[in-house]
Amino acid sequence: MDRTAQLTARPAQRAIAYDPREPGAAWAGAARVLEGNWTGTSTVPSRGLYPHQWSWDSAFVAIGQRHLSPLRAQTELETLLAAQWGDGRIPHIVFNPSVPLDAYFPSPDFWRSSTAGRSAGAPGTVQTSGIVQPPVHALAVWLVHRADPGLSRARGFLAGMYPKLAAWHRYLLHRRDLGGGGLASVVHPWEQGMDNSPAWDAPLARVTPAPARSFRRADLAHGAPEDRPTDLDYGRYVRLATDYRDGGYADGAGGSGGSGGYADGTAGAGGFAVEDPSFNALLIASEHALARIAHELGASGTARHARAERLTGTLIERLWDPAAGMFFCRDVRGGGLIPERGVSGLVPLLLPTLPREVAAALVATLTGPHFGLGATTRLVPSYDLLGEAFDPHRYWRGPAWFNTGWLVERGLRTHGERDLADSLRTALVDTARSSGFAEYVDPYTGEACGATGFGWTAALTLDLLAAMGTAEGITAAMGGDRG
Ligand code: 9WN
Repeated sequence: MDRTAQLTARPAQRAIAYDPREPGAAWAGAARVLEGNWTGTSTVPSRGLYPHQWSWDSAFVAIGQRHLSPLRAQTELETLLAAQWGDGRIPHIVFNPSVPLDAYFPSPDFWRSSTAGRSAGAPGTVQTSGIVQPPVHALAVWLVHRADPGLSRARGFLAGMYPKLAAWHRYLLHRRDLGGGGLASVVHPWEQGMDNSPAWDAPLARVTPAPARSFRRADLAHGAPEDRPTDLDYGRYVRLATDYRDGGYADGAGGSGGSGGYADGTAGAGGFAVEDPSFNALLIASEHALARIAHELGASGTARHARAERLTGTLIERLWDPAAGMFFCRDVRGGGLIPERGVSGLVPLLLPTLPREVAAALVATLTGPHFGLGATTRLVPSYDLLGEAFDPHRYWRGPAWFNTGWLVERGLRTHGERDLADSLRTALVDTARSSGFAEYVDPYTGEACGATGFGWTAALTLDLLAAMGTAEGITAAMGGDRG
């Protein structure tokens, strides 16, 4: 049997039917995870593996937390944005000073934000990383506001967030347009959030890894090595981050770019600069949300909506591959599209003004042999089921994640694919509960990988359940809002 036949012959993931007579079980379990991960001002993704505040995790957590406590959801986002840098960047990690340095690598003494990031405007009061993560924040702020507009107005939530979000989008669209075509580039795989995607293999191959003895990984104490990135990958992540730091976290002209820098001065973090479809689609979705926030605050959102629509066109021009029926990443340094099929290339389905034929092609790709939704899988794999690099357990090289599943579910609903969206939603809720709210799962079997009790898995389960219309009764049963 050839590889295609072998994979497509696998049975669909066993259905663990969501039991509507027991809606409280998933809800209560998810609420317990968020309670356990709450620090008083924000939520950790995982108590063991990720004991600080992460940027896009917090945005997803707030989207779910708004159904339990709009106050906590607002606080989560306010805590994150309080660590914003003067140049507008929102750092990917905000460190908790009471957590020991060796609990997570790279730790604050690696990033040295308040010294190395001084000229980029890093805050002096809190330690952060110097790279960013996907801009889900304006979307989260808008959804959190909508959960309790009265509380939001009373606290001046939108008025406080708006200028910070505007500065964040400005940073990405101006300082990070490294390809010069209007899209934002990521300068490190951790910035895109799907750290170990096979899409990074080619651009990363140009990066000289830092020697393994020069750093000590903390992740292997919490996760199986075969589920995590390799030491060689880590060596390259460390090299890129070190070079970016040593160049003062400067982007574009004027940055030294460290040892991987470029003569034209547009170095960023050395040799890695990629335009990613998911990162940019989230920026566009957030720009639409920022337009709504502006309107709510009494200003006009028209220019922002128009910009979001223009950016949707740019995304198609630069990253759409009609033959593959999906979006690809663009390697800004190496030139050209990277022909690897990752879930990132399906996330733009989220965009409301996507041309009908592009949305239809994305749905066909999602349900076809490369992603198998509804045929060989009930969840969305992170990478091509037929790809050479596919591995159902290895970090971002095949397993299904709940945040990307949630984004694809939103996209299916946006484009009228109700039946597919309903069954994906049921599968996400079933698997979240049966896996102990795992960080990620085998896309075929739903087997848990990585950490359990994972923040965004729990939060987005709440959001999906709320949309199923079960939230009200459950919240009352749980004793109401425990803000
Ligand atoms: C590096 C926290 C983060 C997520 C990322 C995920 C993983 C970190 C790591 O965990 O990345 O940022 O140490 O592997 O890939 O998406 O935000 O949950």
